[in-house]
Amino acid sequence: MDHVATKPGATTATASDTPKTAAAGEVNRQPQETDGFQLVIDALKLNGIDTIFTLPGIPITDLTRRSQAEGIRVLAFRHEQNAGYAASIAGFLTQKPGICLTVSAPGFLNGLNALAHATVNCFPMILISGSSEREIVDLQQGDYEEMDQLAIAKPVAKAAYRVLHADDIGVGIARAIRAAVSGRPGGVYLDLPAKLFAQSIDVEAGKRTLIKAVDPAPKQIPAPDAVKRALDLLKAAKRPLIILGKGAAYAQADADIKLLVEKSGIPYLPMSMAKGLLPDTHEQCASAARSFVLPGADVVMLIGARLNWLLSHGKGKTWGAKTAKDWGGQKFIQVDISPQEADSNVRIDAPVVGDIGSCVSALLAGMNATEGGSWAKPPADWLSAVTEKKQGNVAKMAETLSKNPTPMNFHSALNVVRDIIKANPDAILVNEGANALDFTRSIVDMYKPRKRIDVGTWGIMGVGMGYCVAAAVTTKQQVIAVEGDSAFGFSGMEVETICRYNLPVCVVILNNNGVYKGTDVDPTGRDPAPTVFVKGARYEKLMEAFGGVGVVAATPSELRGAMEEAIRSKKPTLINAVIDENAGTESGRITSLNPAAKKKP
Ligand SMILES: Cc1ncc(C[n+]2csc(CCOP(=O)(O)OP(=O)(O)O)c2C)c(N)n1
Ligand SMILES: [Mg+2]
Repeated sequence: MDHVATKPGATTATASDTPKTAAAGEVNRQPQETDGFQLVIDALKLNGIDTIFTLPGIPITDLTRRSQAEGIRVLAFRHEQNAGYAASIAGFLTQKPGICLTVSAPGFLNGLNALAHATVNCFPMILISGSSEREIVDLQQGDYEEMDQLAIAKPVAKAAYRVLHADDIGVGIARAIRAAVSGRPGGVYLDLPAKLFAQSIDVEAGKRTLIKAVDPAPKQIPAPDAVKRALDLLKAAKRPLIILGKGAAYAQADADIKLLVEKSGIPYLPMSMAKGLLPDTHEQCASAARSFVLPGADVVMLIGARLNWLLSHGKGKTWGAKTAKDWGGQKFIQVDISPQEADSNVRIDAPVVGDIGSCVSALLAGMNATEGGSWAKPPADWLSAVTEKKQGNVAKMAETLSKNPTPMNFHSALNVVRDIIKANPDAILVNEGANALDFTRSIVDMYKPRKRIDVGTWGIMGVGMGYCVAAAVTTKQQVIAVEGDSAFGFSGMEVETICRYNLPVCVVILNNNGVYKGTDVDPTGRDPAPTVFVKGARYEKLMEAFGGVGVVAATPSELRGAMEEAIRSKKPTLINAVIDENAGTESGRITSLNPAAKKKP
């Protein structure tokens, strides 16, 4: 095989750079040859990849064009970070790796945040970046966009590979796919040097190098004794609790998860992106009694949820312990695909390792076999205590939601969103911000699985518009994004992308003029405070600039009308919901993590 190549887009090509397909005297052979571009496309298509999130440039411009010509949906963004977040959430929603394709060094770095996000959140994603000439990069001779991308990607990726020869493209793509979706999913980096794309290779030989990954995410069946240990613990519990994480939502084992929860009769808490696995209005849902059930439970079964900071590491006051370091004394069952997850923070008494679908069905089978299938519900005093606490909190929330202050606050605006989601349970809700996130999570009920997508494990800002594009394209459903005004700013330019592809996305900005609040002032009087923005900013005009619909909503009824119209028309819409700039709190619900200066300026 001949690895003659050129750098696509290069302005100076020498004879030795010319691709073989164009060489004199080779005309007859042309139809029998393929190239690196084509093999990448063929390998992706062979593995069922139908969408690419990208931003073109050297050396991948032709790859984006030719992918589109070959029927792959190619969605071009205004910034790679947003293409990356789109790819990451497409992975979560579809169980297929989301593909983000970028140019070298700066484009690659812009995509890297999303790659890390995918790895941390266990979303299958592949960041494919073009890169500069290896020989020059490795000698640091100063190539165009020179960077050792593979080395830089490694620490934030689940796996990272580089393909140097066209006849290795098949292996490279198959390995990347397998690494992204198997076991605990994650972000994978695939480095494709510019030279690779123009390498020519015989068509038939090329075909033989392609690999369709067989069973890339194999089931992992839990050990029977692990299942029995877990059920024995659960059966003996006096105050059991189930916690559903986004791993449970990812698994697409919705019917069995619902069966397990209902058969057990155990109160459950959904983590943010597990909301809707069972409707939030389910009688066993204990979200409204979270601060009662966490310290109160004696046995907790985690299903696809990690005991990370979002669950206070399984210890401390949240769990009823005296100090932040103490354990609350709960016993834990942890159902997780990763055998390394158990004991990461506190002792796991019954780890059940396997894919969530297989584990849940094994647990169900075990419950059916126990006591002739009549699994005893938890003690009535625990259930009634949870219900009582829940009802009290729900009533308090209803009272707050019914108020109609001027200007609007988070509650009165989100009361509208809550109704709209109830009436449109198939809509995907994208959510980011601080107060805009926390209030939405607690106020807006979800009714179906994988309908809520948000900032994830890191509480990352910037996912918003990328998520909107991916959700609209992969699910074909209406998308509603509830965005803090700061959060929106990270990806705001993608409203052009939303308009360009004419996607059914309704963005609601809860605009309180700043990060957390809009009221801070610079004590010296020189500049605006670091947390505040232009007061009364007209974000809706951004959507209008690209042909979408922009609306200012100063009251709940204006917000309701605008949202209903957006859903009816399916037009890209941005609603600037004007919120009281005093309404938020510092860091939303996680004020305690903010190391506040002892002496405020
Ligand atoms: C990438 C990134 N940068 C910064 C932050 C810190 N941060 C957390 S929430 C937030 C914005 C909160 O303001 P806004 O979105 O307007 O929500 P509000 O609380 O005002 O409703 C910021 C900047 C972050 N989480 N992620
Ligand atoms: Mg704000």
